[in-house]
Amino acid sequence: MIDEAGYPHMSPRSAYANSHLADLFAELAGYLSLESGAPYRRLAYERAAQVFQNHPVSIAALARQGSLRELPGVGANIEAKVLELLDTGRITILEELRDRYPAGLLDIMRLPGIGPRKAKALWSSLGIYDLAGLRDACVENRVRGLRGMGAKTEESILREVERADHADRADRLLLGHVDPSARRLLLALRSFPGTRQADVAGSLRRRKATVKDIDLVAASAAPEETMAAFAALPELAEVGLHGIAALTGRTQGGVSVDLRIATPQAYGNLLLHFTGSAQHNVDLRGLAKEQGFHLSEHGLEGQAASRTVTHEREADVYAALGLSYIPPELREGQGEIEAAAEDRLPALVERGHLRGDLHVHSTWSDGRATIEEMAQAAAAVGLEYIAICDHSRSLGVARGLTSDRIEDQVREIRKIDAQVPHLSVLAGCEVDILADGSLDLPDDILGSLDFVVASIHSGLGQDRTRIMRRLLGAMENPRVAAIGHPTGRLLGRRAPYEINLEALADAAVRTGTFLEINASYERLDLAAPMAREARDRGARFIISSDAHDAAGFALLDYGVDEARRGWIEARDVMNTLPLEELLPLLPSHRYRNRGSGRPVG
Ligand code: DGT
Ligand code: CA
Ligand code: ZN
Repeated sequence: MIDEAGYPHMSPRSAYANSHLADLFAELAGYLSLESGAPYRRLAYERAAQVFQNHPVSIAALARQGSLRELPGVGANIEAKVLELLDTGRITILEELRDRYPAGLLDIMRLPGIGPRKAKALWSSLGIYDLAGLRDACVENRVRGLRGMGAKTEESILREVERADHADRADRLLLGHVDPSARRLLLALRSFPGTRQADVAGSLRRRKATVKDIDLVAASAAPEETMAAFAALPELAEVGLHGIAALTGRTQGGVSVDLRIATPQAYGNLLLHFTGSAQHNVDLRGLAKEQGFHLSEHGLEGQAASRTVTHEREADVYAALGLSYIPPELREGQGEIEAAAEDRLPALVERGHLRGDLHVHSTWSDGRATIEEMAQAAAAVGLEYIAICDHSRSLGVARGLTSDRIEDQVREIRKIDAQVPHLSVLAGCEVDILADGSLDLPDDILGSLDFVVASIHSGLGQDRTRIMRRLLGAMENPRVAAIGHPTGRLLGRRAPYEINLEALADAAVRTGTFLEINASYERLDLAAPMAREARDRGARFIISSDAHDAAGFALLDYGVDEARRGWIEARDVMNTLPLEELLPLLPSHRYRNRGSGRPVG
């Protein structure tokens, strides 16, 4: 399997990686949404695309074996299309749809607020078939005047077109999308008989919100065998070997993989080097040089003795340079080496510190699990309290709650709170901060709740001054406990709206409002550098899952990762407090006007 000359060779395992099949079915679903009728088929194709994208072994191989229909949501129709593709290189219906519609219509359709119907109208009445054409039409004010589209719609479409251009989509992948595959590969790598140690490295180990690839390192007593065993994993769709110590490949999901192997004696050196960041490595090498060493992935070379010392453990490399161990999340060349030299690294928050989750949804708005199911799931992962914070009325797409519905929901929450052991269920709400700065629910309703998180979901295109007026206004309302996802970013899809971070942090301190670090891996908002700056100005945080189903509590890990990248400690995070210590800090301590329920702090 190893190329004798040491040249890399890529060996494609099958004609189609899962990621490619997923793309084709997503495209098929996209075109079908432009057709009238056929909603079930479209949903089935969307579902199949997702299942294919995330499946760890080759879909093409499964189809050949005749076992494709064992996958969830894959029926005879989808199986037939996969087999047609494998046999003929094409899917007839997809070819027909490609002939019928311009491809750019799919991009237009995916803009927030457009959808298939408007995309089709733009195409049939104005002949617009791609994003560039849409931009021109907006600039020339040709879109206003179309049925249901005024000057304001036109402005917001133009902004979305530009956002789509600027969004940080540049080939970077979401941590949360790559993580499951990386974990599986790591487990497999650790299971080989020759493997002594193995870890994820690179930006994935530093827990960056977006990553380029999966970096892995291993220490092996038998590197060639370890390489060969790894190269044979079914999760890899392509593999190229580079000598005996390095491999590059691509997963079934389409993600690049790099594996490096070291001797067990030099494992710490390789892990440190391959974890990076590049800037951290540069800074470390500079420090080593000052001390008369040359630092590399092979070890520490003393300039005088010209002997290379290797280290099994990463911590020993740091120690040899006079540094305390630096957690990977801090290795960004942002002052961590100085802090380690002076032994004043922060005691970073950990998942185990979190006792509660103060922003979770339920079927009362756009969640997919009932309050009771959410409560059971929270208790099962060891949380002591949760706040059910469903959307408020204006968020129609999320079936937001009116005042009446909130009152019903509070009664329901009190009932469930009394039923579920070992968990307190707080009555909360994620209230919309409307475009004019007002809150989406009246004060008496907000004042009756245990926990109110206020968020912006509309008017995202406003300038910084207006956005800040809205955020500050919400913080000044004494019933608001926290600001949700404070910059509104959606990674790879929507740029953050512009905020004045200093003003936000200072107002948070002044009003006692917490800032959320939203753990959804599409958000991770506040982002680490902003969280760090806000912390330095005295702001306090909550790390929230924003879970929409029972599995959503697992997202808390990503929020903790992002907080750690922001140098945040447990004492900065209010949902690390036991409930009885948290309650007195909340506005509801002052504003509660409900007659029954748990006694207050
Ligand atoms: P990514 O993949 O863009 O999300 O970020 P990284 O940090 O994972 O970058 P990657 O995968 O290119 O390399 C992994 C680590 O290996 C990187 O953090 C530091 C080390 N490394 C790789 N290439 C270089 C290099 O040219 N110079 C230095 N100083 N370090 C490198
Ligand atoms: Ca990487
Ligand atoms: Zn929200």
